[in-house]
Amino acid sequence: MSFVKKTDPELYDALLKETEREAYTLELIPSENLVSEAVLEAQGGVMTNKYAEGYPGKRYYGGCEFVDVAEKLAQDRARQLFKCEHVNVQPHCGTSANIAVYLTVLNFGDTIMGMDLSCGGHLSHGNPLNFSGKFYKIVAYGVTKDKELIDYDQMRQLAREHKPKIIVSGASAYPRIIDFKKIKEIADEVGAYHMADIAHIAGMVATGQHPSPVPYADFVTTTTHKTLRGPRGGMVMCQEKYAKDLDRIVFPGIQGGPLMHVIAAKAVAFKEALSPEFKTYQEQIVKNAKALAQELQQLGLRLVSGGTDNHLMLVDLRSRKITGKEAQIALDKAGLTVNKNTIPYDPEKPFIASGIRLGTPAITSRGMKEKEMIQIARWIDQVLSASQDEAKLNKIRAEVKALCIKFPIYQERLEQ
Ligand code: DSN
Repeated sequence: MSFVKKTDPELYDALLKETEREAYTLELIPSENLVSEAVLEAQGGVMTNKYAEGYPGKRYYGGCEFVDVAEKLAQDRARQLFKCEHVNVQPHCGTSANIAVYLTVLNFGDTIMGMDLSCGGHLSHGNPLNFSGKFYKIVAYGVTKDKELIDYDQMRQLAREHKPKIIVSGASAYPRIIDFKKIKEIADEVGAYHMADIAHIAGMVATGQHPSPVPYADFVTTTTHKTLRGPRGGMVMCQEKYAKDLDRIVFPGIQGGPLMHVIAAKAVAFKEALSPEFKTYQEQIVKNAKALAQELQQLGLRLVSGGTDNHLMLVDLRSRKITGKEAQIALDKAGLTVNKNTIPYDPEKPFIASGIRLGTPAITSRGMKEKEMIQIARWIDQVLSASQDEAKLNKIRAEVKALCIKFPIYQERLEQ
C-alpha cells in the first residue's frame, strides 16, 4: 500500500488497522467472508477506470473490449455455477438486485409477501422502513412459535387471502433449509411470481449443500460476498423469458455505469466457486456450524430452532440475563466479532435484541475446522458469563489472537 501511504496517511492508517483487525480477530458475522488475493487484485485493479453503460457488445462508450471480456466471463461462470438461463451481474448490491426484480414485474401498490424481519427476513423483502414497504403493500409470513421453522401453512393461508403478486423466499437469519419447491407450489396456487433471495446461502446452493431454487423460482437474487466469497455486490438470475425486461430495468432503469472492477472480481470469484476446493469449503462451513452449535448447546445455550442446517445460528441469550447488544460489545472486546439479532417473537427492540447471530463462512475461509469451533464456543460462553470483567475479556482476546496467527488470512502478505 505504498501509494496510499504516501498520498493519504490518514486513510493508510485506517486500512492498516482494518487489516490487523481482520487478521487478529475472529469474524463470526454470517454475512461476511474473506475474499482471496485474486479477488482483491481484480477489484483493486484498472477496470475501476472504465465506463461501460450497456451490456457486452452493446455499450454506450468506446474502449469496452476488455471490460466486455470480464462481464462475459462473470455471466458464463454464473450460469454454469447456478445452472440458470439468464444472469445480470451488474447490480451493485443485494437490495439493488431485489429492486430490479420488483420493478421488472410489479407496479407500485402491488402486494409483496416476504418473511418478517423479526423472524429472519430482510429489510428489502417488505419492511415498512424500507422502499419495499413504502411503495408496495406488504404481507409478512413468519416462523412457528413452537419449532421456529418457516410456517408454510400460514404462508399458504396468507397467500390465498391477500393474493400477492410476488412471494419472496430467502432470509438473513434463518438457520434451516428453505423448501423452495413448496413455496413455488404456493405461488402457483395464487398466480404469484416467486423470487428467491439466496444472498446468505448462495455458496451452498452453488455446490449442492442447500437445494437450489433455480428450478422453482422466476427470479433468484443474491449478493456475491457472503458464502459465495466474492466481492461486495449483487446479481439477478432469471428464466430467459424475463431476460430482456430485467436487463432494461437494471440499466438504464435503476443504475448507470456498472462497477467493472467489481464485475471483474465477480468473474474471479465465480471461477473459484466452480473448483472442487470450493465444494469442500462449503461442506466444511456446514460441518463447522454444526460443531459450533453443538458445543454452544452443550454449554447450556438455547439455539433458535434447536440448531442449524446451514452456515448460521441464532443464540437466545435470555437465560444468561444479557441482551444481544451487551453481548456484542463484550464479544467485540474479546476479539469475537458478531452481530446482535432479534430472535423470533423477541420481547426486545431490534437495537437491543435478545440474541446474537453467528456464522462460520469467514473462519472456515481461514482453514479452521471442528476442533477450533469447540474452542470458539467455549470463549463465547466465557465472555457471556463475564461480560463486565475487562481482565478476563483481554485474556480471551490474547488467546483469540494466538489462534488467528495459526490461521492467517493472507499467507503471502504475512510472509513478506
Ligand atoms: N445485511 C446483511 C446481513 O447481514 O445479513 C443482509 O443484507
